[in-house]
Amino acid sequence: MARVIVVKRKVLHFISAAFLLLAGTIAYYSWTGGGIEPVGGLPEGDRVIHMVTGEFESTTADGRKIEAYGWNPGTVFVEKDEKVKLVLYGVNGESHPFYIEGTTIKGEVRKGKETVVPFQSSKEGTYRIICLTHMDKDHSGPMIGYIVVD
Ligand SMILES: [Cu+2]
Repeated sequence: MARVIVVKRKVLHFISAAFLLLAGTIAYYSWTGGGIEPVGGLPEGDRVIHMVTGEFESTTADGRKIEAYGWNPGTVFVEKDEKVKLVLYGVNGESHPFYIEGTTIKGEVRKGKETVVPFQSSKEGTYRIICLTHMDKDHSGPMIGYIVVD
């Protein structure tokens, strides 16, 4: 009889522990929303890479205003043969006509607008996205971004 009580108590402890483990797991997943998906959820279709047009401004010691436009982020990474969509959003600067070196891709990013560029390359390397208005420091540049394919 005493042995049956001990066994029943062990079973009860096991059931309690299993219940607590299950409750803890459910609580964890409801607090974290699952906790295992990357931020933004799993991608559907081509991966989207966002870049914006930005601007740096400063004044030199002799009172001269200087500025430079740039892509932000300035460098993005793409796998070889991966299809991506570059979504280029114009924030600073009215217009940025651009081309991507080594490709036939060209376009323009305008303030307040998104320009979507499909990009895919079977050749590894660094592809520069170059703004034609802001080519060098004398034209508020160089506004050059880097697409690294590897
Ligand atoms: Cu530009």
